[in-house]
Amino acid sequence: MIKKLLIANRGEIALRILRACKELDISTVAAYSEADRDLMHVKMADESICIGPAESSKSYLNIPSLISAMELCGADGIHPGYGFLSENGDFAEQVEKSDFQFVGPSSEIIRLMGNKVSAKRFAKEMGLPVVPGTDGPIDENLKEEAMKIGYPIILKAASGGGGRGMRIVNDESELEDAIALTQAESETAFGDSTIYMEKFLSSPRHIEVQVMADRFGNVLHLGDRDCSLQRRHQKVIEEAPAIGIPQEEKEDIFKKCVEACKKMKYVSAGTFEFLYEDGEFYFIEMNTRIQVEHPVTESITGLDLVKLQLRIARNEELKIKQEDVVFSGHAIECRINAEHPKTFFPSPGKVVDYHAPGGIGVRMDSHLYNGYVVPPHYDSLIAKLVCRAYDREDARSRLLRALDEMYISGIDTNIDLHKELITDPNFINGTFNINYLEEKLGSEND
Ligand code: MV4
Repeated sequence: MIKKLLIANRGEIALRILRACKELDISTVAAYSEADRDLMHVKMADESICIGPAESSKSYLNIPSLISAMELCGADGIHPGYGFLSENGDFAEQVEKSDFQFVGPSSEIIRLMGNKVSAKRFAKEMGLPVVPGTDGPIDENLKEEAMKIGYPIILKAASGGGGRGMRIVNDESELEDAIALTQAESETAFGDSTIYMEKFLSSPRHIEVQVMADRFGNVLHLGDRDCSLQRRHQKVIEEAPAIGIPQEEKEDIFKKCVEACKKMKYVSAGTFEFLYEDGEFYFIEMNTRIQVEHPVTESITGLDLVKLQLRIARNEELKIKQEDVVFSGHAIECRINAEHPKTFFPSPGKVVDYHAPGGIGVRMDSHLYNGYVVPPHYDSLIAKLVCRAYDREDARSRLLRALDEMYISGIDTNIDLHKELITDPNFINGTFNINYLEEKLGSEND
C-alpha cells in the first residue's frame, strides 16, 4: 500500500522524493545521518529519524539501521533514491522479507543486473545488441577469444559497473598481466574476481533509454538521454532527446528495451545504458534505480517519474499507454557541484548566500538554503539545473541565462565551468563523445 515512506537518502534526491510523496498524500520519514540534521527535507518531512554517524557505511549504507528505522516509525515503504543502497540486492531482499515495499524492482532483478556478465547475457538473449566479446566470464581460451574480437579489448569486472574495475588491453603482449591485475583488483574491490572481455569502442556516445513498468505487465519507454559529457565517470551535463540519431534507429532500440522488460517481468523505473558508435547501439548495463538525470526525461514528457515509481510500488496500474506519452521539446541538465573549479576537489562549507534561478522553462532541484553547511562526507552534487524549451538551441540559451541568474557564495562551484561548456562550439554542434570533456579539460583518464 505505502502510507508512510522512509526516505533512505539525502540531498536533492531526498527532497525530490519528499515532494512526490506529498502530492500522493504519503507521509514521510526522513532517515538522516548525524551530519545531515539540517538538511532541507529533514525539516520538511512529517517525521525524521537519525540512522547513524556521518560516515555512509554507518548510516545510509547501514542495512540493520534502516530496517529498524522502518519498524520504529511504522513505515511500510522505503525509497532508496540513487547511490547508497539503491542497487543492493541484499538490502532489497531484507525489505521484501520484512514485508515492506521497496520502491524499485525485485531483489532478484537487482542481482541479475548487478552482475554485468549475467546482465549482458540476459540482454543478448532478449534481443538487445551487445558489444562483441565473451558471452560469459573469461576462461582458458581467452587468447583466441581476444584474437577473434580484435584488439584493443577492454576487461571488465562482472561485479563492477559505472566504470569501476575496467582495463584496456592494446595487444596480446599485455593480455596475461592485464587479466591477472584486473582479477586481483576486482577481488579486492568487490570480493569477486570474475571478469569478462569486450571489444573496446574508442569514441562512443553514452545513450540511455528510460523505461517504466508496473506489476501488470504494462511497460513504457520514456525515450532516450545523451549522457556523454562526463569526467571520470561522473556525468556533468545530460540532455533529452539525444541529437543526431535517426528516429527509426531510436524506435528500434526502444521497442527492444520494452520487450526485454516484458520478458523479465521488470517492475519500476529502469535505464538501459548503451554505447553508440558508427550508427550502432551496444547494450552495456542496466540501472535498476531512479537516476540523477531523470528530470530531463520528466521535462520532455511532463511525467513525474518518482510519482510513477511510488504508484507502481503501491500496486497501481499505469494509467498511461505508450501512445499517450508525448515527447515535446528539448531539455538539458547541468549538475552543479560544490567543487574547486580547477582541481575539482570537493568544496564543502557554509553557503552564505543562495539565489535560485527561475522563470519560464527553468527547474532547479536543490536542497540548498542560506546558511546551509555542505558536509564533507558525501558527494558534491548540490543542485541540478534543468532547462526545457521548444528546441535544443532555445534550451541552451535559457540554460545560459539561468546559470547567470544563479548565485551561490561561501563555497566553490562549477557554475562557470557549465557556462563555458554550453557555449563551446562542440557542444552547440553536438560533436562530442564520452572522451570529449576530459580531452577539453586536459585531465587524465584513470
Ligand atoms: C566501454 C567503453 C568502451 N568499450 N566498453 C564505462 C562505464 C561503464 N558503464 C562502461 N564504460 C565503458 N565501457 C567498451 N566495450 C568505454 C566505457 C567508458 C564510458 C562509458 C560511458 C560513459 C563514460 C565512459 C567513460 C569512459 C569509459
